[in-house]
Amino acid sequence: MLTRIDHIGIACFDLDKTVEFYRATYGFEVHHTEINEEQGVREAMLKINETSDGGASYLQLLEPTREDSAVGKWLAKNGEGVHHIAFGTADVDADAAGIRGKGVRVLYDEPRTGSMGSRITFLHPKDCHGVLTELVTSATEH
Ligand code: MC0
Repeated sequence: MLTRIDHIGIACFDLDKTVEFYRATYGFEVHHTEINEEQGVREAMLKINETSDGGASYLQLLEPTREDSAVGKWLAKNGEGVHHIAFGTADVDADAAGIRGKGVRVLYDEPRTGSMGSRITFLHPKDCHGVLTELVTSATEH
């Protein structure tokens, strides 16, 4: 069951400048940073609030580490902006299977490693009314 907005992924050209914008404008501080080589991103997670399922909601700022990554290609075509939304679940495997059964393309056969040790998969944007959609089970949930 999807129980929270886990994060909104925002593609940017310069992570440090974008982090500074969110700090100076809204007062949001960096909760976590990492490089995910498999996904080709350097990212900063800004925690916005805790959620009633024991998780949290974040803004995820994403800078590509290579031009041929998903975020690199998207930035070249669209410029900066909202890249994806992510729903949190205690069981990404079960939710991905259920959604696949409804005819939506799930991009990975098995969930991969996401931010902060989470397990993630993606739904094809063309099957989700133009929205690249991620499913996340956080490390504390698995
Ligand atoms: C591409 N499209 C999008 C989109 N990316 N539509 C909405 N939102 C996006 N973010 C559209 C394109 O405009 C195009 O439509 C069509 O999908 C095919 O795109 P493409 O440019 O030809 O690129 P593909 O097909 O090679 O790849 C698209 C696909 C890919 C969604 C399959 O980006 C992917 O595998 N994404 C999942 C992984 C990912 O995004 N990783 C980065 C975040 P038209 O109409 O022009 O044909 S990593 C992350 O977030 C992790 C670290 C975490 O949360 O923990």
